[in-house]
Amino acid sequence: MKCRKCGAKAAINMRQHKLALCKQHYLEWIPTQTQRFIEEHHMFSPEDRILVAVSGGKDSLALWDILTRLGYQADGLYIGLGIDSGFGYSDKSLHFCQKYAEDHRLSLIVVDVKDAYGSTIPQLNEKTPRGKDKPCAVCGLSKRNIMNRVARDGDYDVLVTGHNLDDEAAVLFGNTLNWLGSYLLRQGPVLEADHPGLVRKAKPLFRFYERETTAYALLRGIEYIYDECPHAEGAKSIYYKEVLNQLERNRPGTKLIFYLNFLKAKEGGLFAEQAPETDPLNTCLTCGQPTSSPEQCAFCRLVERSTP
Ligand code: Q46
Ligand code: ZN
Ligand code: ZN
Repeated sequence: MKCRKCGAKAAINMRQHKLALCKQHYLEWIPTQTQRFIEEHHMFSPEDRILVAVSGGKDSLALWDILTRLGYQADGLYIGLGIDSGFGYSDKSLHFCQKYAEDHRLSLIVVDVKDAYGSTIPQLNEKTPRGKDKPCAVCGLSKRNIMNRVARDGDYDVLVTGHNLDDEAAVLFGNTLNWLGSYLLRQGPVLEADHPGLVRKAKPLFRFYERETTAYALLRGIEYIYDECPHAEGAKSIYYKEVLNQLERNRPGTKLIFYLNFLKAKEGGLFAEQAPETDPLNTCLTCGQPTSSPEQCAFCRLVERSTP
């Protein structure tokens, strides 16, 4: 297989795009495409201050790399979840974020959940009625609250995450199986800040397959944590990804068409009528972030419950 641009040996063949590229042209293609998606979806502009949520994994570090190469001002945010699981998952992931930041002279904000709130994510989870289950619900709730707070307090214009097409298609698949109208309405590459205290969110890698972001990180020589979070095993999202991969194997491009046609349908107003009326949001008395609860948001209640 040869590179379409220069005829050299291809480093990657993307069947869904009918495009093969050598290392050099692939490393140019990914940022150029990302810039196109940023502009097409009005994600942010060069004057904006961007906060990139980094986990130490390939996608978020690749995103930080691409944005800084494109000339954007992007700081990193790492949230220390306190997940050890016998191999120091959180410590390892922090190491890769710090190494990337140091090597590229970028600033990294670190919020350690235990230092900031007195308990790790697994400890916060133990205090919930479903404390024996995986900590993913507590983890997601905590990350959303912390990411938004740090972005708001730091006056960032936008918070970006490294979600790729496989992630987005899996979420879409789950939302569609259950016809979750309000979730479908809110899913997309950009989430507007529609309430005071909320920061705009964007996913610049949403159109790249996971194998494309992995190839970018590897070819660029980015060092990242190979291990998944130990709690990811058995998650529904992984099962949905496997199902979509099966469809993709037989018909390359299925995931992309599924997701892009969803965006088109949404623009056309397809899900608007299915979304139930939502109550106006209140402001949490503790952290000042939007919440549907009358006084304290779910995260602040969780932290309070865990404080001795
Ligand atoms: S939610 Fe669950 Fe992830 Fe948190 S506990 Fe790990 S697997 S990191 S995206
Ligand atoms: Zn080439
Ligand atoms: Zn709160």
